[in-house]
Amino acid sequence: MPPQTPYSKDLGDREALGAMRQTVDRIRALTGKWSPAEFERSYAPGKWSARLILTHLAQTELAFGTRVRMALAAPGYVAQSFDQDTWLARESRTSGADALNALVALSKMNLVLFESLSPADRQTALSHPEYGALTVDWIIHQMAGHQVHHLAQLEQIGSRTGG
Ligand code: NI
Repeated sequence: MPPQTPYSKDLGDREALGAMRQTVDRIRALTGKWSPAEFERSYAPGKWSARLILTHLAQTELAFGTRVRMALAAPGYVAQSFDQDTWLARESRTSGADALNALVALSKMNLVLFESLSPADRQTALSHPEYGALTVDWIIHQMAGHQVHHLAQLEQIGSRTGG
């Protein structure tokens, strides 16, 4: 039974690492040739643009990838909460193309790390102020489902104008 995260519904019964590879490949294929104006499109009024979604996804690879590395290196690691909107506001000028490149590179680096982990590594414990006792495997499943969640928004943006 895979760990239940806030994004389990998005991930479904897919294997987490395979899903991550496919999701990022799909995001790259979908958005790789978008113009700056196309990156400014949103999926609904008042919601993040494609550019901001990609910046958020790259930031998530950084933040959650760091959690995994810290958990593996520091026994008893306690993750800190952070406000995603505060993070995004600090990097609101990143272009869609730069955000996409960062996402692709960071997710690739994370995937290679995650693929190297043994089952025991995946069960490494950490804790989080809101979620309580977690494992590295939980974070990996959270990241995979979170990517799928935001891919759906990018698909919505792309489908409006034929993508
Ligand atoms: Ni998100």
